[in-house]
Amino acid sequence: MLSGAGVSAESGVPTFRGGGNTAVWKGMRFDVISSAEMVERDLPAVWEWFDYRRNFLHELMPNPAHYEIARWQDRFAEFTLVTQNIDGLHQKAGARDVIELHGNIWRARCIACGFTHDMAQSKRPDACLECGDRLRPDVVLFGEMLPPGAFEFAAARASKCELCFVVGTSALVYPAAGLPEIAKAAGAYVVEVNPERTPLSSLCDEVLTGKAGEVLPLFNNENSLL
Ligand code: BV8
Repeated sequence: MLSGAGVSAESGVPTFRGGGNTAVWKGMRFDVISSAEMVERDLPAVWEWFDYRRNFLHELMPNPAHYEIARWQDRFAEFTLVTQNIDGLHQKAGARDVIELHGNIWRARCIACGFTHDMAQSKRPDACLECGDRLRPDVVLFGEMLPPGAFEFAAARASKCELCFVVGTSALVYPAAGLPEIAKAAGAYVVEVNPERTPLSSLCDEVLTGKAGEVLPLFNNENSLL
């Protein structure tokens, strides 16, 4: 399964609508404020944006989509959950071994030594507690490579899965959006769950038009299709 912001929409997490080119912060486009180049140019501004989102996310809880997805890991011989979301709500709903392609908003990483600091329980340290250098959000920003091995592992699983679910993503940001294409090319049955069509819809064997929090729980009963 590949999930995107749409899975967290019913938890109150705003979606990005259209991947990168919408103004989200102080008139700045998403793929500008969330870019490697902005970390170079104005790290305090980047932290202001992520601090705002972290405080916003703090109160939010998983929704029925997250809980149903967490149940699937015990339902299939092999279940791989790959997310573009940095909100940690899949894990909060009980999902294990979540592949976070774009990192996690609850972690800060040292720009120099790479040491990561957990901010779920504590406030953001002013500097790296290991080497004293500057910290940055431990997320993948536009123009940055994904965490080493994360995409390769996800692609390997996608290339040998029998069933691929694509839930709540506009499928505009790469390389994440390439994963369902890999699954399809390898012969998987691809199902999309989204209230709207996406560039992936035509590739899918089945499109379930609706909200993830309403559609996915339909699979949670004895006589469900799965
Ligand atoms: C990289 C963390 C190598 C930060 C994020 C190939 C072609 C074109 C461009 C590129 C390409 N390869 C690389 C690029 C550049 C770029 C890219 O893809 N740009 C886009 C804008 C075209 N990619 C990168 O930069 C990636 N790195 O390629 O490195 C490299 C390095 C140097 C130079 C070249 C290559 C890194 C991308 C990761 C960026 N970080 N997030 C942060 O959060 O601030 S991306 C972020 O945006 C999310 O993680 C997610 O990936 C994306 C948002 O998309 P969605 O999650 O799908 O959300 P969206 O709002 O768009 O859509 C929501 C959907 O849900 C909608 O369809 C809606 O209908 C639906 N929905 C709504 N409600 C519900 C619902 N569905 C179900 N239920 C509901 N209730």
